Amino acid sequence: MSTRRDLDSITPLYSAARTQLDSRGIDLESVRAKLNTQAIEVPSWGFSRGGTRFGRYVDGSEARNVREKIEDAGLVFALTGVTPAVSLHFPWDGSREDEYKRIPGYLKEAGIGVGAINSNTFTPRAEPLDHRLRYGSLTNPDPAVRLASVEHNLDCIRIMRLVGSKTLKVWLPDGTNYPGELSFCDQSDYLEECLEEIYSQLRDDEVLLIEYKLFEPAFYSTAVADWGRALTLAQRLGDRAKVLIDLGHHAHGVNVEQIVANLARLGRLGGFDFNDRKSADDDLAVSSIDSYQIFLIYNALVEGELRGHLDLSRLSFLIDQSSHRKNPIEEVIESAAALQRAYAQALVVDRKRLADAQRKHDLVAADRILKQAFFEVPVHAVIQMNRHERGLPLDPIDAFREGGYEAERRSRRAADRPAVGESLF
Ligand code: AFD
Ligand code: MN
Repeated sequence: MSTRRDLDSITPLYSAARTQLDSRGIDLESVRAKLNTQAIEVPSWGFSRGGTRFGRYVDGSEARNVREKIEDAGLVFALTGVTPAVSLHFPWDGSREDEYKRIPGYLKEAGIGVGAINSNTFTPRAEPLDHRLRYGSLTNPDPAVRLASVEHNLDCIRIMRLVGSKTLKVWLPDGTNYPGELSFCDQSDYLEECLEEIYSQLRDDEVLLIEYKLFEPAFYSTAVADWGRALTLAQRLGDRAKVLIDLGHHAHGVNVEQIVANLARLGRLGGFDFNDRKSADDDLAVSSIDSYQIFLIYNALVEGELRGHLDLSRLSFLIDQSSHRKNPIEEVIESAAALQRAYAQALVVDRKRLADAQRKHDLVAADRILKQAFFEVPVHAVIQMNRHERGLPLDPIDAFREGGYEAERRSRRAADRPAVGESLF
């Protein structure tokens, strides 16, 4: 896949990386081996066109149904080698038994596996999950809505087993818009009772990821608003209930890497929904706004693994983004590549010198050590050498563009609109 010219451009940078790492006693081969184990889940919903309440601008190249989303996810894996699974979302990716049953075939066709299954109690559907969802799902004062919302999650557990997933991911839109709308005591009683029922149906090799979010769609209170509430729920439910951290779900200024370290120490870190944001929960491409935070998160993960607090291979690393303006496939590739870079940067931190600087209160030395890993080691050459040796394109975006994949999809998908099973999102 790579040409002699490409390799000639990498080799000097790769040698410079080796020289720097040798001088710090960091083994380049083990860094490369770890990078080759990195596995990220891409979001099925990231391949259709995202939108806001102001509009959604479809141009005909996007995936329109679960088969096309999985096809696109398969292309990202073929081009990057780091995204072997797709996370699915119901009912966006299907709402009938016959649709669920076709998914294993689509996954096989695409050469990828399945990651977490996302339940969705925010999209209105048949009663009682119709307009009544306005007042919540698992925390709705109407027991019929709570029961149906639990049932939906139990359906997602059935889908997990049908498609080969071991992970149920629950993000709740539940909350209130006004003081007095719902007692916070009732909100928590309902929530805990419903989650206990859902958790009780999971098998010993299945996990529940509880995702928190500060606000939206509710504006006055959110049932699972922060890591503390998600943690207390997980601790109440059992060992296979963990917390999922979505980067866009915090107030500005919150130290996410500290949350990562603390949840890992407690054995309750389940994984991530990676994205980036400037304002709120913007679901922008990873590292498009703040690259340093992603590095510091991976720095906390690498330290957590070295201290025995976590096993990276057992966490769920999802991308959770929504493509409003870019080509969705390109935007997912950008995010996958950004997560590779962040992990590589965290792996080349000189931890011996960092620990020494910390013991001596040498804050400048500690900062320089992190910045050397972030700015100075040419980790992209290390990543590209791995890609070369695995027969992958050195630059997956270039490969996507040179492969004509977008034009091919646009002509094929625009031609037969409306698609069967047009996705809601
Ligand atoms: C929305 C929510 C949350 C969830 C995602 C998939 O804010 O991030 O993980 O949808 O359901 O972005
Ligand atoms: Mn999320």
